[in-house]
Parts: sequence; C-alpha cells; structure tokens
Amino acid sequence: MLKYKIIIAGAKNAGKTSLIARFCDNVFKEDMKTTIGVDFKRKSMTVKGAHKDLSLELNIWDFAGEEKYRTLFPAYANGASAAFILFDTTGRETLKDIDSWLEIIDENAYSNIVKQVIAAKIDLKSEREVSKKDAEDFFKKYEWCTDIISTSSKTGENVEEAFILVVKKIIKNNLQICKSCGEVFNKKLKNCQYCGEKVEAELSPI
Ligand SMILES: Nc1nc2c(ncn2[C@@H]2O[C@H](COP(=O)(O)OP(=O)(O)OP(=O)(O)O)[C@@H](O)[C@H]2O)c(=O)[nH]1
Ligand SMILES: [Mg+2]
Repeated sequence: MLKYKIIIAGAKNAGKTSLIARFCDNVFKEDMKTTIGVDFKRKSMTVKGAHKDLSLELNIWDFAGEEKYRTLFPAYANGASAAFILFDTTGRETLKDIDSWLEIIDENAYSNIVKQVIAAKIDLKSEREVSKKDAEDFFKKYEWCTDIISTSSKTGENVEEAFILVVKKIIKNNLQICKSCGEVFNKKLKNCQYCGEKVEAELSPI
C-alpha cells in the first residue's frame, strides 16, 4: 500500500479540521472544537489512473491555527508529500498568516511538495470578505499557485475533488509505471523494482 503524508496549514478557525472531517468521515459540525496542537487522521482511497487504479493511504496531519502552537509545525512538515493551505473567505485576516506558513513548509518539506490553496467556507456567501479576484491577487506572487479551489465543508462542495486533485499531483511527482510489466514504482528508481526493466522515459500513471 502506498502511503503519503498530507499536512494542512492555515489560520485559527479557517476550517482546516472541518475540511478533513468532511473528507474522511463525510460529516460537518457547526460547533467544531478548536484543535489543540496537532491531530491526525488516516484515509484510504483508490484513484483511477489512465493505465492502472492505485490504492493508497493518506496520513493527514491537522494543525492548530493558534499562534502559540506554530513551533510544532516545522517538525511535522518534514516528509509531507502535499500541503493544503487554507484561508477563510469570510475572514480577510486569515490571509495574513499565509506567508509565514509557506515559509515553514518550504524550509522543512520536500522541494517537490504539492501545495494547494483552499478558499474555505464558500457556502457563507453573504459573509464573504475575500473575493476570487482578491485571492488571486494575493497568491499571484507564488508561481506554483495556478489554481485556488473553493470549498464548503458544510455542503461538501469541492472537498473530495480537492483531495483527488492533490493525490493525482502527488502520484505524478512520486511514481512511474513500468512499460514492461505495468507495475507502479518510485520515480527515483532507474529500473523497475518488479521486473528489473530499465526505465527509458518517465511515464506517469495518471
Ligand atoms: N458555514 C461553514 N462553516 C464552516 C466551514 N468550515 C468550517 N466551518 C466552521 O468554522 C469554524 C472553525 O472550523 P474548524 O474546522 O474548527 O477550523 P480550524 O481551522 O480547524 O481551526 P483551529 O483548529 O482553531 O485552527 C467551526 O465552527 C466550523 O463549523 C464551511 O465550509 N462552512
Ligand atoms: Mg482545527
């Protein structure tokens, strides 16, 4: 079973734990408790590939947004294959922290870590403070940020889609498929670990 670590960063109350709860357990709580320190959830999923379906396990690390716990974050960012970076569309101040979260991620995670920005709580239309354009303007300094996914953990809109997209990017970053035997293996290997065939060109399974 392929296992990948995903971390979730963002300001206090931005909706991190709710995003994970919707994805992992398909639930939403209006009175979600604030996270103390770090939390952890595991989710198995199968991703449909062009050549092969892949089963994998995601280990999802959820961080407290509260400033006093921020010192824990670097150690957990280590070894992550992907990071969700959340802001709350109903709270402009939640954009403020983003630069410092990203700094920690860049200093402590793999250089090819998949980063995905999430605009959270889009069901709260009348309370919206950060427009699509505001968000695009804020994130345009980050060249990796080609798309921002708008989600609602309350309605479930785009939550699963966001995880699937990120997982597909993780797979693209980390795996290749053997032309000879069809097995999937680590991109860093020069020969297939199953049949020994030499890798001629990179071929992503997705
Ligand atoms: N309407 C609506 N409310 C949301 C949504 N996501 C989260 N909330 C609410 O926002 C509040 C904060 O959500 P959490 O998921 O606990 O936020 P968090 O980022 O984990 O917060 P910390 O653990 O304190 O860092 C809770 O009351 C949630 O019910 C959403 O998509 N829509
Ligand atoms: Mg939380």
